[in-house]
Amino acid sequence: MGQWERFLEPYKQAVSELKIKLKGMRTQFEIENTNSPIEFVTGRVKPLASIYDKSLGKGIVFEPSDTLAKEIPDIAGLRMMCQFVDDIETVVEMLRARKDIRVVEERDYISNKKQSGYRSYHMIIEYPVQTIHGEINILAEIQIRTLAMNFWASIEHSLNYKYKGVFPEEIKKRLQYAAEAAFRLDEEMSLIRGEIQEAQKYFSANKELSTPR
Ligand code: 0O2
Repeated sequence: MGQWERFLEPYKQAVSELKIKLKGMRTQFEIENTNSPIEFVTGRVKPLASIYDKSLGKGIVFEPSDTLAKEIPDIAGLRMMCQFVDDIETVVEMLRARKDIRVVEERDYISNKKQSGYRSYHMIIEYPVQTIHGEINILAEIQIRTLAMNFWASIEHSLNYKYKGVFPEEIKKRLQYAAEAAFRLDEEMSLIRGEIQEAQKYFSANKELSTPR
């Protein structure tokens, strides 16, 4: 088995386990018939090509090592999408209270958006993975953001890939306008949050009634 395969295996395990656990939080809200602050959850192990790029950027040797694991804390990455900005704080507090993870760092790119226009809340956590040789703690990153923040970030990420980080001035400007528009969309949705959630509760109750058993 390759060195990288062996190194990445616990990260794969962590992403699978955490995906189940975080999706479980949403299911519990559904069962209790309460509006869920979590809309959906995704997870991935960072592709080797991205680990390579990142190690190059940070000046770390590209080999499986503790240094690399520490310097690139998002090898295991989870994303939790919320409908409303206020839901993010709710999710963050629920994560801080969990007994199966330890929060080691938090980065608030919502109060302090990045120059690019990027907004999201990041938590670096330590998570214990059980292996045949015992328990090991690995780092993972959980990004918590609204649907609008996620839409913007995924579009910008694809463009970033296309332009290799060097955007033409016009595109850069457009992306900043788009980030502004996403911010305003979040604000507008927050203002009618009560209306939306009432409608969603009504909709899911009716769906349940019409679902054949
Ligand atoms: P990928 O492909 O998503 O894995 P540092 O400069 O070291 O302090 P670092 O390590 O980049 O910062 O960490 P940071 O800033 O917390 O960002 C980590 C991840 O956040 C990125 O991972 C992206 O997923 C996301 N992110 C941060 N800034 C931006 C941005 O301007 N646009 C978009 N679309 N996403 C961003 P990767 O490894 O860069 O990418």
